[in-house]
Amino acid sequence: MLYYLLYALHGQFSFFNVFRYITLRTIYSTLTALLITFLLGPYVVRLLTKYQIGQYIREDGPKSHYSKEGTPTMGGVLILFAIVVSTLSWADLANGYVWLVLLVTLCFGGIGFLDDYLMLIKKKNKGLSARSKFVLQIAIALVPAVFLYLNFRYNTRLNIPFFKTLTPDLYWGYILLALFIIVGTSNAVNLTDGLDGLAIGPATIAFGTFLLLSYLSGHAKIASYLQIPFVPGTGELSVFCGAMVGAGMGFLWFNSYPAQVFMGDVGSLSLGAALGTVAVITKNEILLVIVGGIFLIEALSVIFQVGYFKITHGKRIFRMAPLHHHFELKGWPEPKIIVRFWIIAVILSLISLSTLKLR
Ligand code: 57M
Repeated sequence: MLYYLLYALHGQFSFFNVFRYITLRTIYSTLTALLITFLLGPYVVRLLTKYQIGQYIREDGPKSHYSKEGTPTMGGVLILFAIVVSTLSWADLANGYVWLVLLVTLCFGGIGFLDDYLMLIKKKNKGLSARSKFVLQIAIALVPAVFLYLNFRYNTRLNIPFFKTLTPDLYWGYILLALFIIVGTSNAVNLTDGLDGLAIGPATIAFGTFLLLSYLSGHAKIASYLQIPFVPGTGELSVFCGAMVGAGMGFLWFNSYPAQVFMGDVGSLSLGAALGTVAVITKNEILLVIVGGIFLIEALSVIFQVGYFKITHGKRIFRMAPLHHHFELKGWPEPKIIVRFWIIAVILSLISLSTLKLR
């Protein structure tokens, strides 16, 4: 909305022309979300503490987590508020992709909210059943998947990094792929969210990477130069990704070790779904494997651990899954695990950006 108000003034003052540019609006969107989380953070933490919206800790987990009992949770509400206000302020609201991503983010946030709320009223670390959570996730993810498939401007070809000329057309199979990516990423981020700042750090880095990728794929000349798919309109998603980066950094201020607040499922499920949806819309379905590599590794550690546990009737690959628990039980201090995961996330982001020039 601010975009419309400020740009409307360009007739009288040519200076206001600058608000036409996505780059400038992305910067302001990042700063707006950062400011909102900074300013409201202390108030939200106080409010969550006052109403005793605190975390219940599993008894079967690493003992170091017992002291975290009662840490305020559902801080994801603050992230969602910041990104919605910031995106609505700075993005071009005539752009359908912006609304699509906001819709998916808020609906997945709704599932997470329900899950967190049920945990609170049941007073244990168990909210919605895995089955109902999954059904709701699929139902919501169907909206962007079908919308994109039916959108005549959108192509259903798969873009494979390093092989720019190999672009198999998936036809209706693209709907299944989009569902898999959106729901899978949402759950992978949720699994990662088990140490202070462990999910929000790599998520912020991933959104920073997609900020750039969205801009590039929405720019006809650059896309053609880099030989990446040109998807008209995706440039505006940079404004959304900027809001995510700002809100992520602002939230990390409070979630960094030792955390004053956890994001809860309302944060982790929505952030993951948003990441998956941006990857699908910008046609970086496969590149997401690298950009969101931390989330993939965490999810795979669970899949392998559970599979091996079943096949061998009780043997384990890791001391505990997801992977961060393995390192905790090996005796690594929590901040060391977190910062090392962030470093890996930066490396993965750089590798993913390097694919733009490699074929
Ligand atoms: C939820 N939630 C955190 C917080 C956060 C299939 C199975 C592997 C599923 C997995 C699971 O349920 N994962 C998803 C993870 C929880 O955090 C809350 O949940 C929100 C995110 N959804 O925002 O509200 C705890 O994580 C810690 N935390 C922090 N700092 C943060 O900033 O310290 C979170 C955020 C918090 C807090 O302690 O309470 C969680 O871990 O519960 N299940 C597991 O991860 C379980 N693993 C397991 O059973 N592994 C088995 C196998 C065979 C799969 C094995 O390896 O033997 C365990 N989780 C825990 N303890 N905590 C096991 C033991």
